[in-house]
Amino acid sequence: MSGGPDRGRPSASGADSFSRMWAELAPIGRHPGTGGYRRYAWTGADADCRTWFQEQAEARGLTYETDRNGNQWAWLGDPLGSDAVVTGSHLDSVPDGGAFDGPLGVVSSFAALDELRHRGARFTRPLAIANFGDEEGARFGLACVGSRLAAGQLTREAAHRLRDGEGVSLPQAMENAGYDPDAIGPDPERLARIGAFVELHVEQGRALDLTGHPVGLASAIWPHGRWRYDFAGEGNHAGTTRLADRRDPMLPYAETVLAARREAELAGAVATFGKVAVEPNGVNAIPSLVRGWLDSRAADQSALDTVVAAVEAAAREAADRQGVDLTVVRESFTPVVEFGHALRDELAKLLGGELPVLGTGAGHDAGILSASVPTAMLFVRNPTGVSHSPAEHAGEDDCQAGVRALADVLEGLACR
Ligand code: HGY
Ligand code: MN
Ligand code: MN
Repeated sequence: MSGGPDRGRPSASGADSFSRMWAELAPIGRHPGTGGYRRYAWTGADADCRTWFQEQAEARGLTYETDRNGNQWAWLGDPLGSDAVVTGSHLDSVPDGGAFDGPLGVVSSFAALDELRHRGARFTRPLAIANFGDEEGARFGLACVGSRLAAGQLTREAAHRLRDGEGVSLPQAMENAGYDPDAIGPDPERLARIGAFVELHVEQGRALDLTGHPVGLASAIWPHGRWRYDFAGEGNHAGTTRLADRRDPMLPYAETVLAARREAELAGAVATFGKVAVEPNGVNAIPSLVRGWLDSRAADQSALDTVVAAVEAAAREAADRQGVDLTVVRESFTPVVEFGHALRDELAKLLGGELPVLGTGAGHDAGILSASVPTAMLFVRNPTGVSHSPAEHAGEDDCQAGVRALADVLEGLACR
């Protein structure tokens, strides 16, 4: 790409455009009762977020495209050029998620580009802003579907087997949303054209708040996974079935929830049963099936393995005692990610060198892509640390500091 100034449309400063975009995006997929977001993959809210992304791209004269996996890309410069600098994140949410997890990275990316144009930056590498689809896995249970498919970490066949809680398959959902599920699959050519991927994300924890810095760098992502526990018992009448005659799956499930907490504490890890489905889910019926999902994470793989094995052993012992059958299925897993020091240190230098460097237990598309592309993450301070909740929040000043930091990084990488 020539070193000439970017002849894109004149833009407001990053600060002004951030506030405007933030206000535009805020109402999409927000539940009026809880204030949380319900932007699940291939739903109407997801489509509205995608439309918003395309509008931002086209309003800036960027080349807009969706890749074979439904990820969105907004290009400044040649989309087929090499050594591109890519930034972005995701727009989907967990059930009743917060406003910042994902969208902060996407909005900040457009705002950082506006800031660079405002500065009259001269781009010498292709630049892209990306929205990776289905990062949270809220609907189909697997995290980072869009980036995993692109990176060849999820096969088309395995993706086609994914079902949501109503039994709708991922292919059906994609087709209903106007995408071709048979086109999905690895995209090595696209990833080979990327020289660096930088994801800005709200911190999901309070480490930055404790350092007093508004922005930090990621060192690593803990190994983490999701396991589905199916406790199958015998449905029966809650009022007439003697206790001695019951095969109640709720009992081993309850013991397993407590075992998860106990084993996590022992191993210095975390373990959560945050989602449960009961059949037939009647007040006056002993369940026939209790399905619970375990999310567990630890700073190292051996601690995670210890917790996961101990929880399953406790679950099997409790299920046997109650005459209940148990099936355990690992639905999602991400090994530890150590972000490469070269790009991380380059970002630190571009940002004055004094930034905190912190690990996280939260998964990200950057973690998935780090196996294929030089990748780094910027975190923006979250004063309460709360995330995956409507209460998630980052202060306006810190968000603006994130935009400036991202603009400085993109300028250093793409405007040499
Ligand atoms: O679950 C996670 O760690 C991420 O928010 N997807
Ligand atoms: Mn999340
Ligand atoms: Mn996220």
